[in-house]
Amino acid sequence: MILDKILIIGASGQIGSELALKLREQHGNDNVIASDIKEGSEELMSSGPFEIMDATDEGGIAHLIEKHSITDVYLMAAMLSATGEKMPMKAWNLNMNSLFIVLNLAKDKKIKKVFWPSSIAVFGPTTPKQDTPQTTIMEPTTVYGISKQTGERWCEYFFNKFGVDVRSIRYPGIISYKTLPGGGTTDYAIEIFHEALRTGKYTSFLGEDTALPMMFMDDAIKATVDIMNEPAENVKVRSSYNLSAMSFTPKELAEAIKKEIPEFEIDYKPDFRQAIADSWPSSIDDSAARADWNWKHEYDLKKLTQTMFKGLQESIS
Ligand code: AKB
Repeated sequence: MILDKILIIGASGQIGSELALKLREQHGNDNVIASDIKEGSEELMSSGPFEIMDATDEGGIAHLIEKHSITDVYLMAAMLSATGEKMPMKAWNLNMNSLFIVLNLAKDKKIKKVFWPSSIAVFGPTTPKQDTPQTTIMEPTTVYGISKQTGERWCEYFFNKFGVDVRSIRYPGIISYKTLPGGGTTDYAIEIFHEALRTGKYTSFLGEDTALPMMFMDDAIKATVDIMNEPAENVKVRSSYNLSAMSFTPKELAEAIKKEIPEFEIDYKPDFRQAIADSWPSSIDDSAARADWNWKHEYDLKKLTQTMFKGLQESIS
């Protein structure tokens, strides 16, 4: 039996770090090589092999793949929506070049399988906002969204033309208590928990009625692991799958938080991220993922809120 040997690029980031730990639990610590341009958490660095590597370094990636006999790559490095608007060319170069490197290595049969995350940012103001379908109008207005939409086209192209086994999910905003996100528009939904515990107050950078699709980290990791374990013929969408768990507004999240911390207060000062959020769907139709590979979420808003506070409180004490 040939064992999977996994390389995670961008393993110190919000999703990469938790994904690396889960994959190490499932495949064995030594079979999951974590890599990032910066060091990660103590747990990530000490639980298995870690390599410092730039996601746009073609030679470096090829070298690591050969050195560790890698079969599967999870390309988690990306510049997110809010930071991408401040550094458009840097975001484009990172998001696109890293993908081309990995897709070409798969085309040349250096690796067998690729996971590449897309995002709800592929949609834009002309997309139907409620229950956004799998296949619909996509006119993204952020550099991040344009890079993810373009990436999806390239993934499908490499699958159709060269048989590259690339699999992808359009992540909504991902909420976790272990690693902080960086530079996203959905980040308010994590900051709010930290501030609720620290000061009992939060100023939201999105307006009170801005509904966005969100998901707890454990569900996002489960979806990622599940789609990669699925027999290839069941993965019918080779651009990227819509994925959904819950949708809420800052006001609804504040109400859920008040059930745990009654004195919690929120006010609203929308900034440049409001326009980004306004261009995205409020809710997502993920019936294709549910039908093709049996996707099911576990966390709703209540369970998410309780789990966030429990996790944050345990990490403080
Ligand atoms: C962001 O806000 O940029 C990300 C995303 C939805 O992809 N969390």
